[in-house]
Amino acid sequence: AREIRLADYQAPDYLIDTIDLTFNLDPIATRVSATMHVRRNGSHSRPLILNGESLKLISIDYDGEKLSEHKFALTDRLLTLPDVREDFVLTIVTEINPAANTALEGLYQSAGNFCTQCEPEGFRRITYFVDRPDILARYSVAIIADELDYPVLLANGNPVSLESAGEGRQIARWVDPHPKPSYLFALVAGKLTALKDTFITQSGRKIDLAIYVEPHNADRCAHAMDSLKKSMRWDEETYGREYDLDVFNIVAVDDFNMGAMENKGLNIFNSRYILAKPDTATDADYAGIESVVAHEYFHNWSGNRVTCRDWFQLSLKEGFTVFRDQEFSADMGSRAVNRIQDVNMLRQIQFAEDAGPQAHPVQPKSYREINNFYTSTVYNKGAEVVRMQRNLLGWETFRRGTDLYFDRFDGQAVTIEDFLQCMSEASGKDLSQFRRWYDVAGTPKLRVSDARLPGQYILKIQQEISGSEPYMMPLDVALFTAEGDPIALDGTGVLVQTLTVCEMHQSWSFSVDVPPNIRIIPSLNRGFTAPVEIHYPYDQEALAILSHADSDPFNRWDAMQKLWLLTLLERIKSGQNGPSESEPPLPEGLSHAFGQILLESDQDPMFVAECISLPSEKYLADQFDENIPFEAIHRERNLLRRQLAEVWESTLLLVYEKNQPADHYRYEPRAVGQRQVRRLVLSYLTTLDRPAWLQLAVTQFDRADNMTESFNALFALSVRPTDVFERLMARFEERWRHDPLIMDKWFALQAQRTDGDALERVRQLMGHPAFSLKNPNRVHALIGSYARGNLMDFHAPDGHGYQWLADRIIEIDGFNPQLAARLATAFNIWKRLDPARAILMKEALVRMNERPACSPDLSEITGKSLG
Ligand code: HT7
Ligand code: ZN
Repeated sequence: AREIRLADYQAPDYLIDTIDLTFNLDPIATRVSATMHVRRNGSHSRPLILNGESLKLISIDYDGEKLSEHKFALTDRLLTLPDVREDFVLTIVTEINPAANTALEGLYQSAGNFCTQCEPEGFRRITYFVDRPDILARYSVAIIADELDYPVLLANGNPVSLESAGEGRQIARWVDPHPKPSYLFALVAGKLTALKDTFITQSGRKIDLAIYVEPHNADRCAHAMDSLKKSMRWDEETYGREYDLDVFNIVAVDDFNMGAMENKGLNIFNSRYILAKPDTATDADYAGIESVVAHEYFHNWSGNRVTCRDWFQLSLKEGFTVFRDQEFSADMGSRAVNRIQDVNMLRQIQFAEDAGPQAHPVQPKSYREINNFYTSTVYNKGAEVVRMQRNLLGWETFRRGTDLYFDRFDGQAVTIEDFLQCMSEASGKDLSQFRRWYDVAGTPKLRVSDARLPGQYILKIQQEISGSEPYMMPLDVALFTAEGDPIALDGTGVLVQTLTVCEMHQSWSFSVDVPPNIRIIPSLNRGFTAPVEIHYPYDQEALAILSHADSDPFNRWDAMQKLWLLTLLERIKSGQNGPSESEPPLPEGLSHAFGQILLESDQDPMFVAECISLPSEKYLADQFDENIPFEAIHRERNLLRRQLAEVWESTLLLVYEKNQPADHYRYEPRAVGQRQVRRLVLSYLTTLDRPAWLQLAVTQFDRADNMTESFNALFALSVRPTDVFERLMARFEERWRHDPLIMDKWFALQAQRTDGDALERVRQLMGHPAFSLKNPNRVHALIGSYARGNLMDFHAPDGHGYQWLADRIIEIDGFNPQLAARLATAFNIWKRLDPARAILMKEALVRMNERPACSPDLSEITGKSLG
């Protein structure tokens, strides 16, 4: 595929003001008639070029007359009308085959129902159109379908009518008054039931809300509905944004490439982000639903009312909306724990992406396949970049900036530059240096050192970045004594300062009233105000103090993480060539910090759970630029866990017992924290060779009335191969085998087990009745969990994991290129492997890349990976 470049952006040659669509639905031959008012944009004589893919053209009418074949040119991707008037009406009839649409873009079928996915370029698989986000049109839609098979007919906007169309068919009409880009178009038709509710907006309008699901899932929508109403209220209270249609509909479908889609007034969701009740969904599922429902709802303003000029502006809507949904979740639960989880994710996924072959700026400068740019960089780093603006400006000024942005650009397709301009106007600040965050790939590093002078503490910061232009960022800092007391800065009562870091080398001097013999420990980048790596020579003692005494919970957690890393990396490095003869002693500082934190489980169990979570194997692997020692990472991580469990066994048991949640399941922060700390504690205890702790897990499984507690028991037992684990897995399967969404948890656990048989098991499970290669959730659960969550087996020295994954990706690429491309990012790591593994992984990459039939999606990923 040709490279598309931001620098080549040109305003559209033609604008489309209205489009009336009529769908005559049929699984294999759906007729789509599209009538558009087209108008030339500016003065030129260029042709009208419409996008279209996998369409059968039936007819074209031009101002009411059939257009003869010599008046247009048709290729497999474009329809060109060389000679058109200043403005005119075009009616195009196409035929499409939704049942054959396995790529899940455009109009397709899921569980026999019809649904659409148009972002980013799916609308061109429905009809010929100028399929780019800066074409904003008013849509009206008529859907004609068999009334028994498809009783529910939905589209964007407000409903107008539902009538009989004769011969057992019905016709539904919908009108969306808000001009929108084609990527926000949506249609759903099927046998669905709805959970209905209402919402009264701040100005007193009544909105009808509905969540449509397959009838057997009717009792699993309450949490999503609750999340929707909370989101609607939050956006009014926090950003002053009110909903703008009479109805808001959500539909859950099983076959979906991503999490969900913010189509105007008709959000379509992957069912995993809607369906939940206590016995089928875990706390993590509940949290995911709350945040994705909010995310899609918030797009109604950040994305829909104000949209993107082109796909290079993707982070304008995604980064901003992730920031909004993260702040919403923080307000609904524990702000500190949410921040810890968001940063943990950013470090594990986005930092790795930014350091690998797919690295790109938050605003990419070119792409071949835009689907490959729905990345953690665009979403999560993009959110951090918006958060930094909030931190630099302060909330009130930032809010004035967002008001200006929404007011000024309502109904328009705009750029990241426009957003920054609003922030700049609202604050009077020059943000031109800040723009670098959008333009340059890679995680900046700050090298921090300090010095003491009488009554002074000096902090020096050096930006270690590629290129010579420094970044601008807010950096919150505080100082603590070795006793853990906060130090007042500059003779005031102020304990925390936000530094604006904006030069390559910068230093700050604080006057402090601390005797020279008392050590000062800096707490840097508190709350992770800047998405950077900080290099400061912390030792065990300093980290142990911060992990206990820092007043910023994020930095307490971070100090714990750094403590784990210090010990683990040292052990991994010295154990790279095999385990040492005798076990290394458990470092006193680490053990003490662990024990101290355990004692806090009464106050904030969720925070304790985060603090006692070891860094993942993946994160440990990311610390190595070459020759990643997978075996040593796995072994040393498990050993440290067992050593801690041995020392703190009785305290762990106490924490487990004290955090028994109330008798019935409720999704509320304290109970979630209690279940989470029990999960962690149980997985420490089960590393010990004691039947009593295995029994503890079995009892938890047996007594649980909710999925969180029963699955956590399974998870804890999965650490070691035992008969009892096998028995419980069999019981779980027996109970849930008819519910694929729940079986995903079981598939993932099966794929992640490190008993030496993982690949063989995964191979066999592909034949399980609940598995389907066509369903992205199943593929991520089984194949994705194997490739990303079982580093030991996937990276087996004989390369069996690489060969097998490449074969599956090739197979999947034949029917769902987006899915294949996502899976292929598991190969990004190859240059950091030891030479023997690197050769094997490279061979697998070359094999995928060199197939003539390789999709543009996949070949962009494999091509960049091979570099
Ligand atoms: N804006 C939505 C993106 C999306 C998507 C992109 C590519 C292929 C399929 C997709 N489904 C949804 C999701 C969001 O960020 O809200
Ligand atoms: Zn989004």
